[in-house]
Amino acid sequence: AKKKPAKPFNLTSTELKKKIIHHLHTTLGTHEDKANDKAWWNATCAAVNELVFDQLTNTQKTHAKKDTRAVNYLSLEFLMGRLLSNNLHNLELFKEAQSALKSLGKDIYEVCEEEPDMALGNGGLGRLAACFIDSLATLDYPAIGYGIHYEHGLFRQEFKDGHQIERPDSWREYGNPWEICRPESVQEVPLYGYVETVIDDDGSMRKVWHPSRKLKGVPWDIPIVGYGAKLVNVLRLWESKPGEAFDWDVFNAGGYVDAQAEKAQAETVSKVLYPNDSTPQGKELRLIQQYFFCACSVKDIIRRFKRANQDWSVFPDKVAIQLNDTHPAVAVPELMRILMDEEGMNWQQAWEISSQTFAYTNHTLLPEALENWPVAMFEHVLPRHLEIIYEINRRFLENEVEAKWPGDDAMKRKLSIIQEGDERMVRMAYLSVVSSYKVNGVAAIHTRLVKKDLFPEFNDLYPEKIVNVTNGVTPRRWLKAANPELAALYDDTVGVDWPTNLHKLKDALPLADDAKFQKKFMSIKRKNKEKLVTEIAKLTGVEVSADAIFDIQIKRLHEYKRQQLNLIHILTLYRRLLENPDLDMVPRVFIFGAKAAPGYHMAKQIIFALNKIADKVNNDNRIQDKLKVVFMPNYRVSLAEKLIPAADVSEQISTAGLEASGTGNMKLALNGALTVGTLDGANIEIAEEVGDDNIFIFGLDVDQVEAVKTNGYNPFDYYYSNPELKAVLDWLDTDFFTPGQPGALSDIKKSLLDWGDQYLCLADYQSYCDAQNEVDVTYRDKKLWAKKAIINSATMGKFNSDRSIQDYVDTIWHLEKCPVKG
Ligand code: 26Q
Repeated sequence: AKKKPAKPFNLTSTELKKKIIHHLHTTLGTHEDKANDKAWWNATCAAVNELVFDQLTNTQKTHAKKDTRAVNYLSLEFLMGRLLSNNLHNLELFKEAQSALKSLGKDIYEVCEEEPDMALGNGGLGRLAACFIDSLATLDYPAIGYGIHYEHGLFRQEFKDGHQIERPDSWREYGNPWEICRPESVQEVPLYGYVETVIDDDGSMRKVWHPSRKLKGVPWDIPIVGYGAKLVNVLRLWESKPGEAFDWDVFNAGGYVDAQAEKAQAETVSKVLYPNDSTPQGKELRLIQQYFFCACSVKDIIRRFKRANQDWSVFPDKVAIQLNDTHPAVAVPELMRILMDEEGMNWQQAWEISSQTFAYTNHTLLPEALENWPVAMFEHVLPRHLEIIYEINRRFLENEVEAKWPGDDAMKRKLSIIQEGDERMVRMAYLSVVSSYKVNGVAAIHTRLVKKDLFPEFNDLYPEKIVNVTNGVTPRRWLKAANPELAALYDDTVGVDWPTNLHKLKDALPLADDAKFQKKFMSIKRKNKEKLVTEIAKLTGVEVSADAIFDIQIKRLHEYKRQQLNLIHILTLYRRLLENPDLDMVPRVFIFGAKAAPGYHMAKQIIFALNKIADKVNNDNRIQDKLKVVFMPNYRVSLAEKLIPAADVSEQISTAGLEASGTGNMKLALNGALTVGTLDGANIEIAEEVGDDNIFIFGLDVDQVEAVKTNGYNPFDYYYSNPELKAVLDWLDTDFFTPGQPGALSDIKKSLLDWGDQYLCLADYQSYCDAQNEVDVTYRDKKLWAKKAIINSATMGKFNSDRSIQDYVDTIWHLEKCPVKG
């Protein structure tokens, strides 16, 4: 094994211990004798911050001095999870902290458990943003993440009688040690009002927006420590407050209560994250959230630009703005507005700059997930921005579309940023494509479909614009921190530089067949499973055995992700076991983690059904513990970190063509799970890396899905021709799982039959059962399974988010590294 490079901080555990105690006394105002774990956690964070804040200042000085090009990553979501363990790993001080705390009688893992998750995101898109800012810092690229300082992150999930209930999440109720408030950088945000057209003396025309309300954006900075801690970037999150123009006169004139109400309204803007990840609701508050943080961020970007530059024409050389989906697309008309209305540019000058600045990442093909805002609402909230969007659209249609398809009005209607109809809508995806210099999909197949099905005409118009950047995950959090024993095994086997060069794991491939290595690898998996057994008992009361196959599906609950396909397969096994309790099958524990959007009826039904089935199956002593079903409540980043290292099987079973990429698939394979999956999203690229023998692919592929749909799909064909399938679906109509409540699970059957089975579960059912049977057969051969697990883990090099970031840099951002001296 290679020698470790010098550590960023040469701190011994004794020195770290001193710092922790120092902060326990002076920052926390408590004492070793009475400090609880929360206080120890806070003190440890404070000790870490001593190092981090210093390096943050260094970084900001260096970046300001060099004025290098930077990327500004605009995202409504950053799903950070916990930061202490991650920061310690990136500072390479985890071991030191562990022994420091140990000598104080504290277990570092228990101390880390005190940290609430920073759940400022829904799922994949938000977690991707978090992995990306980790990689940007690790690779020495200047970058800022911009987002919203939500008071409440994604709701906390509880179950009551098997039903999901949502409880508020309060991640910073008692303060948060990682964030720094920057009152010196507040920004003002105008809203509502009207637009005046002013004709100047020279006959030229100007637009003046007279907003009727003003908010204030207060920035909170979270330092982002790269691995090796050379560079510390920031995540800047905006909190909304009443604007300075807040009516103190009303306040003084006795309008105290009204003034308080106005204040509360302003603070509502950053109050809560929308929990919807696939069917956006066109709520005015959401539009205001989007504009609020884009306006603050664009102003902040311009302020920094102006500090170092006089000449606007170099703006696109200094600034890249990445739109994480269309959610921050209103930043485009906002930049145009500032350049024209405030900086006095004409349209051409402003457009030249703006259209060379923005790039847009698409994360979905689901038509119902595309963001469209009612024109009337847009006009009410942002009258000037609507005008600008109209003008972007007019020029696009009259110049570009007309040149390519002369006289083709149908084409103009089709490509218009404004969708005509009863209620006219602003199509945010079209606005983003027209306004960006690059558009990217997030996996090879997804990008292919973005070009072919989602934006085919745009792809004809701009043949170079749409590119692929396959997603990735940070191996620091998802292997080094989450699976320390496997990380240590890799340290010993392939050398210690795999966290930054994940392809290094391939050096372990020759050992995939080696009995000794297999034993080490699988005994780590075993230990991780045993830890999870304890956690499952603690959180759900269900007792499971680590001898069983741990089969895990963890992701947001959505019909296209097909948790219901997993469900009907579980019922199939259960039925077989009831018919033959001596059935020869490897015991299996099916583990779920998923939140449903609060208004998504079917998703909530599926959770309810799985909980009810779990109740029945887990308490049925006829089946000799061969089958267990566990639904872990409140799935989130910190729970993922416990589940993923313990997985044998990774469920990635979306209808082909609908999961843009997936990133859990990468994390699970990296930790040695075998994938049962469709040829969808990044599964396809995972299959290419691990080889067809080491993955269980089933079901229709994208072309077959398309063919089935065009030929007219009828789920009843499958229902009537497959007796086992018919039996399990009919089971859902009885009160077997919901005693006294017949029909409580009928909606699931209906959705799979009467309502047309939109996601082709029945078409893929038999193939899925066959793949699951393969899993059972393969697992019996311990050596064969170990070999496949090792190959899965060791071939995940491509899915390092560092590689994704380097792809963005090479094809979209063109940044230069800007290393910082310690
Ligand atoms: C939009 C408007 C209003 C309210 C909510 C939203 C909203 C919020 C979140 C819409 C979508 C999302 C999240 C989408 C998401 O997570 N997509 C996933 O992105 C991952 C990273 O690229 C992919 O791996 C997944 O395949 C994709 O589903």
